[in-house]
Amino acid sequence: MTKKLTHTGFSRRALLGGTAKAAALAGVAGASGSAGVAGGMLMSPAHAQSGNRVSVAPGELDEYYVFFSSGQTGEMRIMGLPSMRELMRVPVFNRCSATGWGQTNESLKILTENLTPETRAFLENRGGTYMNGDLHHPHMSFTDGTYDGRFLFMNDKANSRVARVRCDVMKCDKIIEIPNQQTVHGLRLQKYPRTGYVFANGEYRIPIPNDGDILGDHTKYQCTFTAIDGDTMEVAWQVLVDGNLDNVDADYQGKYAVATCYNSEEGVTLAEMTSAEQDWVVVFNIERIEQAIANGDYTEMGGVRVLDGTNGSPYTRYIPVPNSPHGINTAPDGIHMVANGKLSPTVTVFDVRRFDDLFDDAIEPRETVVAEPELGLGPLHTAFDGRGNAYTTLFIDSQIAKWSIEDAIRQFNGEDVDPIRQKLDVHYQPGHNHTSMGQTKDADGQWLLSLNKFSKDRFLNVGPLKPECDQLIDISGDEMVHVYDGATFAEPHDATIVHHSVVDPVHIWDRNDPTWEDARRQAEEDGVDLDWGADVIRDGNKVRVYMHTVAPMFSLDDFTVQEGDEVTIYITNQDDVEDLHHGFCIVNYGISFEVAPQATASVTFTADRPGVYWYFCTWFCHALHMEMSGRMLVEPRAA
Ligand code: K7E
Ligand code: CUA
Repeated sequence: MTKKLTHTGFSRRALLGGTAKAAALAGVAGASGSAGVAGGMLMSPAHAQSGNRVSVAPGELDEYYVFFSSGQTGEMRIMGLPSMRELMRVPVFNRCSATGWGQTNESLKILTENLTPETRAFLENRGGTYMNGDLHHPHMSFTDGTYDGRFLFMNDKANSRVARVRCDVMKCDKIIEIPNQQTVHGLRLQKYPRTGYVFANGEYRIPIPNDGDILGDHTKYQCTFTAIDGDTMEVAWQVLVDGNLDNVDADYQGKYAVATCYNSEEGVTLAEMTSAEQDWVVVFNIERIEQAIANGDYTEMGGVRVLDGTNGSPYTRYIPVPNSPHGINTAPDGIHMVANGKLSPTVTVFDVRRFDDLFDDAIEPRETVVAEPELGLGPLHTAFDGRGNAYTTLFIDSQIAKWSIEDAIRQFNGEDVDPIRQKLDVHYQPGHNHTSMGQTKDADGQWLLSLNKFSKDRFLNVGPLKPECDQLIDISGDEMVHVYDGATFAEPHDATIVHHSVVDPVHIWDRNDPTWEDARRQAEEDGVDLDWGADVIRDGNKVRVYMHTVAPMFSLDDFTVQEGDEVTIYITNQDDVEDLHHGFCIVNYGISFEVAPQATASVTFTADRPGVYWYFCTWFCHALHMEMSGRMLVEPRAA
């Protein structure tokens, strides 16, 4: 009934050889086997040249990774650019049926270990973790102003969390809840000298602490700006601000972070929030904040060191801009930052070099503004090509405006020049847009992605709920040329386009990976071999089942537990062949998860249904994949 697979009549090598042959027969041999031509490519003569740039032939690889948010779906997605093929989904704030994210012990640890005590208590009888999330802003870690391929960081607007994804395995390894704020909306990273800080905006004003003492009296609400240490994933400090915080970006000098505020009115209704003619951006002085923290000039709130950065404090400066700005984007020239007007048809351009004088009170806040071109209706976000041009999404006009930063400055200084180079229709209502490597000093001016909120007539009708429409635009020439429409499910707000040379994930897990360190410790305590387990350990009413897999077999054909036992099953995938995943599903027990090559994954549940329950492998791994199964026998409790 139990067997150590290498010690049976099968040799491991023979099994793997069989696997390769069977896989080839079944047509599942290589990762590239399913590569297809890019659909939706435009082939009109005017676009032919750009259109050809989108074509990635079968078996060929894309030049860029795109790390995509998925909004209220809660996961991160990886796309290839220019083909726009979806390559992978990485579960983060969501519950994933395929991978078992939100069910395996390894994922539950990440999802629950850094919740606030209040949230932990709240979730105790709700499965211990949130089942939803709203992932807006995925950004790659920086070293010296450009991507370094270590981590991706992202926010959860729905449940006020920040997550980190390891780029070596493309799995989430840390999630923290941010105390003293409701939502994390804007999230950007320190670009220099490295990440460093992850800046995370609280969008809504709330009472702190939010324990019911203050309710309706919104004059007592507060708003916080958070810096997280990207290495330890702990909150480094928070700063209280006036108004609220929408989006944020950092400079290329490591001195300032700048956030937009659309609710300087501190209102709680739409009418109140939009009543003033002006709102502001708030500039945070990193060095002064660090100094104050080091000097102990902080208040401790919810276990976090908090500074008062309201107007007049040494840590912040408030620069008025037209009503309700949204995105804030630093240009790759390292000098300019652009706040996008949203309710104003303008964008406001700051010269970051003037922030030094601003903090020395040598100039007035508005003297940091060097341009304020009028671009069209509903400017939300701006991207850059590294050649001095900026590309701003116009939500209401459904257009991208391409404009010259230099000409906008000349116009602001009274010269009669039009900074606008071109306007391109997009379909429809764009939010974020992105250029290849455009959020780094290495912006390469090849591609622009417009993430459009409405798709209406662009695709075959799929019912009342429509996909979003993400459009690819070739910006390598003088004119923007629209080359591709891609439908995506709810709701990619944001994306980060990274040249493939920066990212180098592994093909199989390292057996020493810390992800399953708890399993390793438990196996040691139980005196079993986690790598080659075929053991059932009883410990009171707790049962621990250790299995390994070598295609197409589990090391246990069956195991027996008693009704009411708390069962933990550890599965180690001993195949060390690229792309040879297994999965483990127990029928009618609601259990299912993936086990990639050389990984261990585990699940804990109560065996509260007596009877025979088959378990099977969920990932097509071998010609005998269907036979890769076994039985859990649950003995009824003695009456
Ligand atoms: Cu503009 Cu949440 Cu980045 Cu959406 S935010 S668009
Ligand atoms: Cu193992 Cu399918």
